[in-house]
Amino acid sequence: MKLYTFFRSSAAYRTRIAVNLKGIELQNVHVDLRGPASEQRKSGYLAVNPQGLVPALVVDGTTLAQSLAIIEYLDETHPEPPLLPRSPLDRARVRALALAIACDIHPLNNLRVLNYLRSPLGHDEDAVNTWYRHWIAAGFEALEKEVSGTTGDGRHMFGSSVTIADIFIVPQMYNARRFKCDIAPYTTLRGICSYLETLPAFAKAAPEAQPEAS
Ligand SMILES: N[C@@H](CCC(=O)N[C@@H](CS)C(=O)NCC(=O)O)C(=O)O
Repeated sequence: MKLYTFFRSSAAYRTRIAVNLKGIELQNVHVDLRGPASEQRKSGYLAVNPQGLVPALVVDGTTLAQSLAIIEYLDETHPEPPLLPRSPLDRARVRALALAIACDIHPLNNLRVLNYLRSPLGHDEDAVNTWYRHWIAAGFEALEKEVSGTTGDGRHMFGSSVTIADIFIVPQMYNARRFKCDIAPYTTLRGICSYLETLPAFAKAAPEAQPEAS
């Protein structure tokens, strides 16, 4: 399998965590999202993933896009350790936590959205950062409330073992810190991330741990 990844991409970071948790060996292919390279928009990468986003996982010549689909595929093909609880109700609750990040926070703050605010819309860096921080605050405020009722031990988003929800919160918290968002109010989320970041599968997936980070 080949994983198309970029060290700073939080969606790729999610996928790297899942790959590490499962102990899967694969080939990483670096896609440089930074301008002027913007390799995600070039024909070579668009031939792999027409969505022009990372990550993409190529399995026997078939491309899987979308980190949640990739992670669920890996979970189904490598069942240990399971990344979703057993009961349908709990599985839906964990997916809802992950999707609150994947659908309601991350897309608003993605690179192409921030770039569009800059040009052609003409917003300066202060306005772009205000936008970014607003959507983090809106999303984290809701998650903080929700997770205080779903965490089992203050170390996991749901229950007391690693699930997909944990895989999604850590990269989003990383980005919140990177964009200097005020994360002080989210004590439960911060406690969960501080613990998870110490786990080898999470630490090895961190942006600064990637060989191309420099
Ligand atoms: N919903 C997608 C999001 C993928 C995504 O937006 N990836 C970002 C990096 S985190 C990207 O490739 N951005 C390139 C761009 O905005 O041009 C997923 O979960 O895989």
